Amino acid sequence: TSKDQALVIFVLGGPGAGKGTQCANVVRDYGFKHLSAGDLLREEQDRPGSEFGELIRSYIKEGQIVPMEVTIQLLENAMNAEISKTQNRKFLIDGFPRKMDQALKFEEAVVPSKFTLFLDCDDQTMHERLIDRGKTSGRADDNEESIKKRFRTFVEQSRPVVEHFEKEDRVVKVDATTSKEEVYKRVQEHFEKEGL
Ligand code: UP5
Ligand code: MG
Repeated sequence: TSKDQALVIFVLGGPGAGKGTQCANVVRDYGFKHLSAGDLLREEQDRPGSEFGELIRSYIKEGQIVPMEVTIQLLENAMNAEISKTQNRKFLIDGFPRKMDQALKFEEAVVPSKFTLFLDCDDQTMHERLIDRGKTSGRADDNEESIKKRFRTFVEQSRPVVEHFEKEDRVVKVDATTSKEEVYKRVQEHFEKEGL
């Protein structure tokens, strides 16, 4: 299929590391399509008639990872829709894969990623950002209890994915603790180096 020729970059990092923020910058400057797995799941959750609505709602609130069949299908649909609408085949996949089974399955069944951009941030900084955003985000998981669970899931299930790609030398790591502008400067350096 035409997805075979897609250029995919995974954007990973803990909850609140700044994945969405930096993806918006890259979209503006490099012509990628931004696909946030979390956003796609929240959309599906709210789609009238979705058979997965309740399942997604409870997984997100508990900071658990939705079964990969659901997420991969949503990503594939979104990629196909973008390709047929615009012919654009450059994708930033934000917040996915966050578990080993998803990583292996996606790269085997859809397309291997070019590299993973890992936004490296300490817990305290991420925690402050999420609590702050929670004042206005309306997100069901921006509260003390859900944040704790998201952090635990990240350490136990998502960090191994980053380590797996690191062993294969396919990770670009950026310090995500500084200002949004400073982080983006580092991101840009890597995109330029990769010839994007
Ligand atoms: N901010 C950002 N960068 C900053 C900086 N450098 N300095 C100061 N402030 C900065 O940023 C978070 C906040 O910090 C914002 O207010 C921002 O202005 C500020 P944002 O860019 O939104 O960070 P991001 O990393 O995108 O945080 P997000 O909360 O979206 O990360 P999560 O990984 O927790 O959320 P996601 O939406 O990816 O997933 C949510 C849930 O969906 C998961 O917990 C899981 O239950 C489910 N999910 C799956 O099951 N499977 C998947 O594949 C994906 C998600
Ligand atoms: Mg996000």
